Formats: sequence, C-alpha cells, structure tokens
Amino acid sequence: MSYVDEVLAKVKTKNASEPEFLQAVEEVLNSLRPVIDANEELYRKEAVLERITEPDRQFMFRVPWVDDKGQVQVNRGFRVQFNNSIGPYKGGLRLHPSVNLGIIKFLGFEQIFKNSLTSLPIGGGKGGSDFDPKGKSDREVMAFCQSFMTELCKYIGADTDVPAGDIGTGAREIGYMFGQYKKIRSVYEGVLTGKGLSYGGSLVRTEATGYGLLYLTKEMLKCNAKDIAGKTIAVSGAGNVAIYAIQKAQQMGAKPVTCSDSTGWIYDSEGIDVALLKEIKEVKRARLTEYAAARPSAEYHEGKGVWSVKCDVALPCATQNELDLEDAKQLVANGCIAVAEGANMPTTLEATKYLQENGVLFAPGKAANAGGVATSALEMSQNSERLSWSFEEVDSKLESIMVNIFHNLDDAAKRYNVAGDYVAGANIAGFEKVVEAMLAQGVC
Ligand code: NDP
Ligand code: 2IT
Repeated sequence: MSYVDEVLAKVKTKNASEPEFLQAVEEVLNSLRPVIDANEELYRKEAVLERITEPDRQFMFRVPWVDDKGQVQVNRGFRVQFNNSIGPYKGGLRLHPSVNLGIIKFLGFEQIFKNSLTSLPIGGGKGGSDFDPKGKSDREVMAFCQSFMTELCKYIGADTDVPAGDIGTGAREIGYMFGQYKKIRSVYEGVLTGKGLSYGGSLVRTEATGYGLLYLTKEMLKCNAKDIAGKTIAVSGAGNVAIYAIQKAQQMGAKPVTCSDSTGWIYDSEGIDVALLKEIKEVKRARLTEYAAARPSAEYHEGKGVWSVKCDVALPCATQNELDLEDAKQLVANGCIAVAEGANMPTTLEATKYLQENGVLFAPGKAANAGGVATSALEMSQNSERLSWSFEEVDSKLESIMVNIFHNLDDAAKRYNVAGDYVAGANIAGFEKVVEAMLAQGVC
C-alpha cells in the first residue's frame, strides 16, 4: 500500500466521527501524491503525514454565561493548535451552532497550508464555539465573549497563538475578547487580529478576504487569457467575505448579481447594491428580505439557489459544502468559466472534480481566501513595530501577496506535471515549506 493510502486509512480510523476533517485530509493527501511518491522513503521514516494530520494539541472547554433573563447558558469552546512549524498558531474563531471538534479540526488543518502559502511566518490553528450570536443582545454577546476568553487566554499570546474572526466573529466580538484578555493577563499585545482601528487594528483587514479573493481571481483569469472586467459573477453569503468580494468585483468592472444567507438568496439584475447590503448586514444585522423590499430590481428566493443563476464566475463565500455536484453541473451547463472559493471548503470533492474535468478554472479556498489571514499577519507586524501603515500600503501588499500565491501554486502544479490543477498546486506549495521546517526542527 502506498504511504498516502496507509495514512489515509489510519486517519479515517482515528477520526471516524469527523467527516469534514476527513474530507479536508483526503483532498490534501490525494493531491500531494506526486510529492509524497517522490520522497516516500524519507517521509515514511519521519512519519511526516502522521505528524501533519495530528494537531499539536486541542482544547475543549465549558463556556458559561448569563442571558438577559438571568438564565445561565452553557456553550462549548474549542481551540485547536495544529502546527507551528513556521510561526505562531494563527487562525480564526467560528461562532455558529454547527461548530464541533471535527469542523474546527478541518479548518485548522486547512489553515496550515493556507498560512504557508501567504509566505508570512504563521502556523495553523482554529477555534470557536457552538454559541449563536444571531438574535442575541450586545450584552449577551459580551457575556459570552468574556467567558470564552477567560478560559482561552490561558492558551494564547502574541508569540504563541493569535486568533481572529471567522463566521459569527466580527469586530464586535473581537473587541469584547480583546478587552477581557487585557484585563486578565494585564498585557497589551497583538493577541488577536481584526481589532478596531483605535486599538491596534490594521486598515484593510475588514476588506482583506474579499479583496484578496478578487485579486487572485483576476490574476488567474489573466494568466488564462481572460479578463475579469465585464464578467457576471454569482456570489453566495452576505457576510464579511461576500460583501467585500462584491465591492472589489464592482471596482474591477465585473457585475455581481447574487448574494445569500442561511434563509434565502437574492438575484439583482442591476447588480448588487453594496451600500444597501452593508447597511442591512453590518448595521441592522437583518435578513436579506429587507434588501429585496428596498430594491425594485431584486428578487428574493427562500432556501438555496445561487448556483442556478447564469454566471461567468462563481464565488462561494458562505460555508463548507455549499456547492455540490448538482450545483457544479448547473454552473458548467450555464457556461461558468471559473470558481474561486472565498469560504473554506465550500465545494464538495465530487463538485471540485466535475468542475476541473469540465475545464472550469478552480481556485481552492486555501489560496483564494488567504488574503484575510495574510492581512492579519500584516496587522501582527504593525503591532510588533507599534506603527500603523496607510490603507494604500496594506492594500498593495495584499495585492502582491495574492498575485504571488497564484504564481506559486501555478508553478508548483507545473513542476509536478499537473499544470492547471490549482488544488494540487496550492497543496504542494503550502506543504513543501511546512515540511522543510518540520524536518529541520527534528522530531517534535
Ligand atoms: P460571516 O459570519 O460574516 O458571514 C457568513 C455568511 O455565510 C452569512 O451570510 C451567513 O448567513 C452565511 N452562512 C453561514 N453559515 C451558513 C450555513 N450553514 N448555511 C448557509 N449560509 C450560511 O462570515 P465570513 O464572511 O467571515 O465567513 C464566510 C466564509 O469565509 C467561512 O467559510 C469562513 O471560514 C471563510 N473565511 C473567512 C475569513 C475572514 O477573514 N472572515 C478568511 C478566510 C475564510 P447567516 O447570516 O444567515 O448565518
Ligand atoms: O479562515 C481564515 O483564514 C480566517 N478566518 C482568518 C484567520 C485570521 O487569522 O485572520
């Protein structure tokens, strides 16, 4: 049995109840076969794959807090520190009722390779809780965040592990968590990224994931003799990543016509009105029905359906496994030429295969959405030197990081004779650097 198959079998046995984690490991290990096969003896002896698929450590803890009625509520908190071979653990905190250990592990595992691709010194980690911020008062969110950080602060630090936002964790939550960390530890340090601009945040961090997604998509299209300008774009999600992806796509002369949330989706034949979307989602924290009510050109549909809209480019920006085989078939039938993942693992394995086999350019999340964590690393640099860079400076660094990521994965795919397979290219390029560091540091 090949080394990859042997490790895949072991990982499946050990983590049988974690389907998302198994899906992520399967995708990465399968696409690493050319590299592993070329170094099989060394990697087997050094147990490289067993080590990289097992987190350094994982924390699970009780998060008790008091709701507005005086009732005590209990959530479960997680932090998985996956791999710190190339830098302190770095990765977001997801607050969503679906969160469990397997989901945090899949996100932490992806983060190892994503962070490596940024070319910045950050390791892989992820955390979160099954707490649902939706419908909670600001006081309830604060109570949860303070309780969550009361435990989490034991395991993190500016040179140890630096969390950030993800689904359900935005500027409000990061602010409450930062305040609690500072109070308990009495240290003012860059322990979180995505902070407010008045207390150590970086310009462009809010926009970074969506903007970065478009910088990479534009470069991918350009290198395949296509232009982003004039393209019709289908976007899913209506949160941080989706909003700024839509904004940058418009700035590039493309026309995003959809967005979605967990209850329904919008088709706007005139193109999405970003100011209206921001008002509804960032200020009012309301549903997309309000968007349709305010825009005569918009239709609201219940449930799922964004991928049925005819588009040139699809940008899934909501959550994992939101684009399945049926959706992929529909996209191909409608003439879609490119899919770039703003979310983490939004495309199922079957759908990815179908899209690639049908000539659709496919940029995987660990490359395409790396602009968020890359800008987090730039926030860490600014905190270390106690300076703040201008919007233009951070934005131009972000753009060059995304362009470099695309060329690194394109080159890696070509080196291993899988030209155009950007999934393999991203995994190979991300893996090579981490493994070199792991081997140099011995058995640890
Ligand atoms: P937000 O919480 O800001 O927005 C998430 C959006 O996706 C909302 O519109 C939400 O709808 C929708 N959504 C979430 N879960 C589901 C679900 N189970 N079914 C349908 N819709 C859902 O999160 P972000 O925009 O920050 O994150 C989106 C994706 O991007 C995630 O996969 C995240 O891991 C990834 N990502 C985020 C980065 C960041 O910097 N924020 C960086 C890199 C990747 P509703 O409001 O109704 O729940
Ligand atoms: O998935 C991700 O890369 C994020 N949620 C951002 C992580 C970060 O540390 O900025």
